[in-house]
Amino acid sequence: MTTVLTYGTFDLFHIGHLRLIERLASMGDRLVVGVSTDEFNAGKGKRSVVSYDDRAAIVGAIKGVDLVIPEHSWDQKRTDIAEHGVDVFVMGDDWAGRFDDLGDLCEVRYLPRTSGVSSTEIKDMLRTLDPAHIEEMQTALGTLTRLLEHYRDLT
Ligand code: C2G
Repeated sequence: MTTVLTYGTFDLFHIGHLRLIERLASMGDRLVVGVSTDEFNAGKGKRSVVSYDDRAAIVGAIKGVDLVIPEHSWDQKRTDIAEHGVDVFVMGDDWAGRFDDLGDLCEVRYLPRTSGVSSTEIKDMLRTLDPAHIEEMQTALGTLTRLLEHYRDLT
């Protein structure tokens, strides 16, 4: 029985998160996922769009996930590894090397991220859709349209 452990925020759950979880599920018999709490994220200066309860429910419903635990702090990993009998600790390679110190307790691995998608990018894109930006874009479009009409009339 091989137990795999990972952690994440999993905000605005996307294909990158899913691809990672699918790979982790195929690496062992049991997959434990630590989902960072809203308080822990606040401490990291991050605010999730989706609440902890909903993020944990979404991750828990993914095929291959056997257990979801709350991630309250950076230093709970050693205790979690012992408590859940973890054999392999895995993160995406944006964390490469950051958790090698756990190597005395279990195997530590980093997997390639899925390129072209991230919660931060989705949030940035949503931000451009706020009313102020839409109004700005409409104004610019109006100016552009008048310019084009003006040149059309000149030709
Ligand atoms: N990920 C990925 N591909 C992406 C985006 C994310 O493979 N396009 C992986 C990340 O590498 C990470 C996991 O999905 O392993 C969760 O990513 P985040 O939700 O961004 O989690 P993070 O904020 O990195 O939290 O203690 C560690 C922290 O909880 C990690």
